[in-house]
Amino acid sequence: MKKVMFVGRTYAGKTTLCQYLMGESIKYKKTQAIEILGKELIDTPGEYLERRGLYRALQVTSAEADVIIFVQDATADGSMFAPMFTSMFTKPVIGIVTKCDAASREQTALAVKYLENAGAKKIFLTSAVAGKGMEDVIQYLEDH
Ligand SMILES: Nc1nc2c(ncn2[C@@H]2O[C@H](COP(=O)(O)OP(=O)(O)O)[C@@H](O)[C@H]2O)c(=O)[nH]1
Ligand SMILES: [Mg+2]
Repeated sequence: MKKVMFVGRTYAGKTTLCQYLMGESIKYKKTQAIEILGKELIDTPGEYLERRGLYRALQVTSAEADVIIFVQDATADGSMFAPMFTSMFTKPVIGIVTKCDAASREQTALAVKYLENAGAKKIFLTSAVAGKGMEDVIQYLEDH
């Protein structure tokens, strides 16, 4: 599996995604996957995205990653991702919409729009709580 870095505002669901991916991979890959996967997931603090002065920290950290994941909470008002925020990075960026279980169809569509505007080339709709959409994410990370 690729080494991934999660970027998103505080409360977006980044840590929950990490926990879910680690749990899933125990099921998918068995034993040793925990340790390996534990080293493959880079969870970043929301402040890195919320404060412009910390963008540089995200860029530096992204050197460690193969894929960057922009995380957008479907239930959140607005987005912290500037248009074409992906251009800050030299790695492929995909988007994950979280909390689809708790969002309306309109909210989810808006979250997709935010991620598209940010420049994410592939977007996954998920709910870690309902366990939805995560297989596709795992598949993508294994294939790319
Ligand atoms: N309803 C719902 N809540 C979620 C989901 N994912 C995360 N949460 C909740 O959102 C809150 C913030 O999640 P967390 O992973 O800590 O966000 P982080 O700050 O981005 O790391 C927690 O209370 C989670 O339980 C989801 O798919 N659905
Ligand atoms: Mg967190």
